[in-house]
Amino acid sequence: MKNVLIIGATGQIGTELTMKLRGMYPNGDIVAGYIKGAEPKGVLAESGPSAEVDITNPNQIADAVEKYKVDTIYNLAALLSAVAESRPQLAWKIGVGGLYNTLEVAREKNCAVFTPSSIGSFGPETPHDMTPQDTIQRPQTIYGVTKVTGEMLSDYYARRFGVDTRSVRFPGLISYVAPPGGGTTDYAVDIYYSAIKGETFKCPLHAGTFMDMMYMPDALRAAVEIMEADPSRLVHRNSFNIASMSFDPEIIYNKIKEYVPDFKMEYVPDPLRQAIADSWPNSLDDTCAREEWDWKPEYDLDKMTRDMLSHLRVKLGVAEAEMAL
Ligand code: AKB
Repeated sequence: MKNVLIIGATGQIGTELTMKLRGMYPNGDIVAGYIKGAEPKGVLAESGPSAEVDITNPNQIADAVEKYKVDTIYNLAALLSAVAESRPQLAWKIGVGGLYNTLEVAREKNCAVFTPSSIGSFGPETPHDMTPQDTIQRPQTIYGVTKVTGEMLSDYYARRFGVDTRSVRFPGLISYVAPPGGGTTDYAVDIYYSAIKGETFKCPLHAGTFMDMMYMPDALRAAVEIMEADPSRLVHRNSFNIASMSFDPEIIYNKIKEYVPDFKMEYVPDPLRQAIADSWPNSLDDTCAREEWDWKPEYDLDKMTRDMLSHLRVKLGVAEAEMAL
């Protein structure tokens, strides 16, 4: 990787991935691709090039690839699971139409492509505990349908045209930098904000709803390491199960309470998010990622919680004495 285009660079993952890649490849062009209305700001705008790249517009992708001699594309454009249910046609247009546009440019201009899949690519018939790498994928959400289609289309472009496509199935991602938006796992980010602000957290999912989650530094490392992996070791491509922790609302709440003893939570279920979460796995088996490219997470729930709380305290300007970290 030297010259990289990040499509969706101002989103939850893109904001941090762009900065990480700029730090790792100071001699390359790491291009922040954005859509109108979501232009890069601050350090993201100042630390490197950016280009308007709407994934539904193949010419904009091709122009940025040409201008910056891009060799690798990170395709991070998507509507997350809950919001996608209210706009399924747009979710397909971005998730599948946008991926097709990206793969076609990659085929013509010889780029590698990373497109994240998700725990949302699984469905109710999938084994829920320690979900295997290769298993039944019959998701019931449009988000999941676009993710399974994306996995298959990416594998097709690798097999048929030799495009170097690679991917991981992200769990819910937790970060203090850019907020997620419209996902089923967003509660696991929101709960930290409530704890720091001294608010009672209204949890949209029932106790006992387990899902895989991951701290953003591990997710970013996975996105880089899979693209740098030795291709001769890869049996799989699109897409690898990766995992670091699985918890339900009670477990994360009690963990935060260890550091914010007065923190309160109440359950205010959201039927849509609950139905989606119930159809997803409780935990993934990431043996293949560990064996094929040495994947290993660094953060567990306790380490992530301490880091999240101390960064959010600074971000939200809450005095240190008010918290027992
Ligand atoms: C969502 O909740 O939609 C995403 C995901 C697990 O892919 N965070």
